[in-house]
Amino acid sequence: MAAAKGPMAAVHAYVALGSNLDGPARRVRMAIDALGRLPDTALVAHSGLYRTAPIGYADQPDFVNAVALLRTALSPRALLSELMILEREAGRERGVPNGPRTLDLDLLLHGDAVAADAHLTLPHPRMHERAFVLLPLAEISPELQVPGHGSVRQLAACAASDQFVERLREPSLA
Ligand code: PH2
Ligand code: MG
Ligand code: MG
Repeated sequence: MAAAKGPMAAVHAYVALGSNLDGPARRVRMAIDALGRLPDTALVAHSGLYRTAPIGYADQPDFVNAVALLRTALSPRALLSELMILEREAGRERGVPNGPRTLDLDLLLHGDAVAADAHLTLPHPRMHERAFVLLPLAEISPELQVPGHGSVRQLAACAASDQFVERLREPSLA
């Protein structure tokens, strides 16, 4: 971890992990470990793994999802590039939007950064309505506020009523 001073000061960043191809649970576990090895970054906490029904494009296998909390001195853009490298290393191919993938790593929050450009939107624009993000997130940070939407605990309770999300007992699923 780099010294947390001045412009390099470390912040908390939340990353959503998802996979529904080629051994999703193993891929998500390996990706959590890989997040802890990123430069100038420490893995602070992570949720358990969840089996979740696909949202957005239904004709694909269930996902395995999780959320990780990092402490990082990387900027939002630098962290995003590291996430894209990990996706590529997992054999991610860009096909159908919202379609099946070996690994998806979405930056949810990076300190109190706000961004809206072609590459990155912060906070993540759909995190407040997705049970596959909110339930894992509620495990590690229930009191976290999603700017403009309320606490993770409240949002998770609403989203859970109409989306299938089941916590996996570990270690299970290959
Ligand atoms: N990711 C998507 C679209 N739909 N559904 C679930 N259950 N889990 C995901 O990670 C997911 C999704 C786009 O990235
Ligand atoms: Mg995604
Ligand atoms: Mg993504």
